[in-house]
Amino acid sequence: MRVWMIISLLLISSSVFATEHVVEIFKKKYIPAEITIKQGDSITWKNIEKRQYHNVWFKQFDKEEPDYFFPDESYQRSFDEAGDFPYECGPHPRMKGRVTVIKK
Ligand SMILES: [Cu+2]
Repeated sequence: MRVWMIISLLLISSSVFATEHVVEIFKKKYIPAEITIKQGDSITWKNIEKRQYHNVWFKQFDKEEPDYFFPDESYQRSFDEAGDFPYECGPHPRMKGRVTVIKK
């Protein structure tokens, strides 16, 4: 009984402490372009352009290019594994970013 309480407390606290980060996309740049987060955290990319669409393509995860998202739209992804994850924008390959996920 007590063990289950401890396990559920751990599960609750790990989700409570997962942080949501924001990366803005403006003038064909990811801001910040490099971000370090902890395992279990998530990132929301917000397109704050006037009219330009973009996407966020992690080629090591997604074989197919993800959908574009337009101004005032966003894209979210959570990261459960530690590592170094570069990404780019499909229609604008010069737009590059990197997510570094460190162990909790
Ligand atoms: Cu783009």
